[in-house]
Amino acid sequence: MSSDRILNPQFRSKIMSADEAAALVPAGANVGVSGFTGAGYPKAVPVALAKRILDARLAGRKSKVSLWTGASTAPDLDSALAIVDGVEKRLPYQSDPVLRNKINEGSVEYTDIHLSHVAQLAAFGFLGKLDVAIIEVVGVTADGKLIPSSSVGNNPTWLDIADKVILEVNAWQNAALEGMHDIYSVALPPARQPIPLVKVTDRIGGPYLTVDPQKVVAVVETSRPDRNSPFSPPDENSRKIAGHILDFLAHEVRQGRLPKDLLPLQSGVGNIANAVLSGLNEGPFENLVSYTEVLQDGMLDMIKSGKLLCASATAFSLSPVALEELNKDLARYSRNIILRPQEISNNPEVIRRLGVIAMNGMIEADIYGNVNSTHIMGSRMMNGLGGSGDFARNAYLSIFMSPAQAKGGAISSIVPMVSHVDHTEHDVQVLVTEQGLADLRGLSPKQRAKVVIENCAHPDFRPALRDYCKRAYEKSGKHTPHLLEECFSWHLKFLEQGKM
Ligand code: 0RQ
Repeated sequence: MSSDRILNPQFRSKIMSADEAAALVPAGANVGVSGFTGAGYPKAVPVALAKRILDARLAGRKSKVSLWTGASTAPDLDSALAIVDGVEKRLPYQSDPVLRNKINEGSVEYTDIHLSHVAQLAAFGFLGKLDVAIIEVVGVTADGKLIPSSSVGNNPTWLDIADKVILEVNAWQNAALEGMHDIYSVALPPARQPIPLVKVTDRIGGPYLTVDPQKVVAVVETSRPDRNSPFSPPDENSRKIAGHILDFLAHEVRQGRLPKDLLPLQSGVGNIANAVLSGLNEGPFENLVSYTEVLQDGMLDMIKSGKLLCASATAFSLSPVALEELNKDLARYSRNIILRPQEISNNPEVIRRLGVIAMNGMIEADIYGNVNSTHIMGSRMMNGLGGSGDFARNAYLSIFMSPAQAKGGAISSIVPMVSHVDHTEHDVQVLVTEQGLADLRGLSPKQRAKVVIENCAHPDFRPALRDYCKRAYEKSGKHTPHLLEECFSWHLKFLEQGKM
């Protein structure tokens, strides 16, 4: 293994195996790990820890840890620990199927938090004490600075507040990542100052993470790839949703409500988001910038084509093909990419100042514009709200998108009342399905219900939604008419009969 990535002798003297490092994590510990959307997570110590937890269980000892991350990670972290029942509590965003099942069967406590809030909550101790941080880095410089890897996430906070630090130095990560990051720490109130970021291209911090070397108890060398999931090509619905959004943005430009080069773009994860980016890449807008959380394939294509001048994010979320492309030419791309801590990439102050256009996926919306991003039928967790709330609440334009139906037409994504609320009607400005787009800005609840039903609901469900509105208006308060005895009947019907 090449320890030429670890230039500082003090750090070099701590090199050990993943098994030895995992033994330094006490049972019951709160463990802060690097990792965001499958990028930059530790790849060896969590697997070794899972094995220790399993061995302990087989020997009759119960052993679990609580996991604090940046966002979702990968099977060799979340699945590995969940499968051995090694996770007591998990926060914030996750998307791992094994972990999700454990959360939904009640054996893992899960705390879903706005991604921009996590660092502050942790620093003030609301989450408990952080016992150990396990952080992947690209290397350690001669003077003991850490070169961040393919995500930044909450790493500056974990390194700062953890009692002990374990570093994974991953030789697979491209050495040319050095210099791409902009690490800036936000002071806690009452000492907090304005964040001096006024343009997406601004660099306000430095390229390295820092850690007190006394706290570093282990350095583990790895050479394993990030989890990179392929994107499926956009299906017809995604292309239609993208088309509606592009038409809408062009309309806003014509109305003088957006500049020709738009405003900084934020795009959520998933195939619809990627289809919107492909549409933008083929569309008329030039000189775009993005202020977003994750940099996915579509954005890389836009940088390549020259449409996107700069992308600011906290992590990569690339398909294997896009990753290969990035790695081939990382030095060139690094002129156009800045990776920041998630406290900055998702910062409400900065998002509001820049006037971001936020585009995120949703599970369902109701006729008044409340959005559920996280829960299936009101009580089963999907992934978590991630950064959607950070952006939706503070963006200049907040767009939520979904196909109008799910599960082959058994479910309407537009319902009388959402079964869980992540984004209230006050934070949701535009809803889009393949059926069309509803611009809710400035409308009263009854006006919103009309455009949501007529523009976004699937035609199969429109008559029932219209009928609900009519009867609710006759029977209940006239401002936001509802039939409380009936508003969840669509979800109940699906649970009982398999169709809304
Ligand atoms: O179920 O997995 O069993 O097939 O939900 O749905 O259509 O694949 O949608 O991948 O775009 O995800 C909201 C989850 C959408 C995502 C969500 C079922 C559907 C399918 C997934 P299956 P799709 P997508 C920045 C922004 C929160 C975080 C966020 C998300 C599964 O966008 O996690 O925005 N958002 N972060 O069948 C029941 C409905 C349903 C439904 C869909 N109405 N009822 N099931 N499904 N609609 C990024 C980060 O924060 C990191």
